[in-house]
Amino acid sequence: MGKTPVTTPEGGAWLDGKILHLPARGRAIICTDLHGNLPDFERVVAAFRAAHAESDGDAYMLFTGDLVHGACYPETRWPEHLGSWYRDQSEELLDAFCALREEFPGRVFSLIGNHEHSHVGGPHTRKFHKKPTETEFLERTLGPEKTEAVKALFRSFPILALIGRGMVVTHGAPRVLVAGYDEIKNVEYGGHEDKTIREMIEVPILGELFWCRYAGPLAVRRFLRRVERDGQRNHVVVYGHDPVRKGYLREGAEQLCFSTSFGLRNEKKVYLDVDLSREYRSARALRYGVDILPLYPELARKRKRFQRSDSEARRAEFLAASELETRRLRPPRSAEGTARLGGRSPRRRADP
Ligand SMILES: [Mn+2]
Repeated sequence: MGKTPVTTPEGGAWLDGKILHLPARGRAIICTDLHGNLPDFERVVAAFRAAHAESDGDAYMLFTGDLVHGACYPETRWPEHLGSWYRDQSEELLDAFCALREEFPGRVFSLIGNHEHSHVGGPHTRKFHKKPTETEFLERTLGPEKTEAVKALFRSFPILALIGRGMVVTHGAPRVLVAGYDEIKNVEYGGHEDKTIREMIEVPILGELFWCRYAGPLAVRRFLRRVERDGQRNHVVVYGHDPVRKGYLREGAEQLCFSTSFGLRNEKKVYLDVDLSREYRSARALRYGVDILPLYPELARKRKRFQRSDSEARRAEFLAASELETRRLRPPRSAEGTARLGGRSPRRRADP
């Protein structure tokens, strides 16, 4: 493909090769790994519609990838570590995603996740289906014609988003050791079908952006600097891929990993509602109850104090209480860099 021309779709967002840019105005609703969960998709889309209405049409919907491939267990045999039961509706979810994009041109985007990549050049995923793989299973469900359309859709997905004032969005933990902006914008997705997952993780950019579950603060700080553009300092990167049991987890000052759907109980699921005009200078600046919102507020704890229509004072009260609790429960932070590489951190649950 080589150099991809800059395109400017409606709505102020633009693609520079494989890098999506959202302007420093309006709001962005950000959703991580759905894995075929259509009810959760509809919840987050309702949040986007509300944001769109409240901001006079200046809102964006951004999925971080892994829209597809769900578990195939019936409710009675659903493993506890997969969170609340749901039925895999990957095909319906893709249809709904495409319909939403048509309804809101230039406003709805998805990054590519490792599960989308398995259809367009990555190794097949075998998380729930060993034989056939999830990749084969979905393609059989779709049939040949729709499969080609879905592959074209996945190939069009960017791999990285630079949004607002210094926020970066990726699918997984961005353990990008060398690549900078130009290498990432020109990355090719094809040609890795025969690799094992272990080999795939070693692939620069692709493995580094959508297979990693952990990245050390130093590597992340350097990566954020290398993808800076137009003098805007990058402060924070947000991503999913690895289910966080409590809904979200900050890693140092730069990283926020959060879980909107897959692997969580409904009451713990969260999405982001980001003010794109605001410069979030640290992951701490993203607050539960303000920027990090429960997908099922009626099930979230202290729900009586949490209503979108509540006054700011009540929100602040809710926030203070939940932050205190989060702090108390948070495991001690590991030492900089290598301490947890290769080890399992406390947030690990279901495999991404
Ligand atoms: Mn993933």
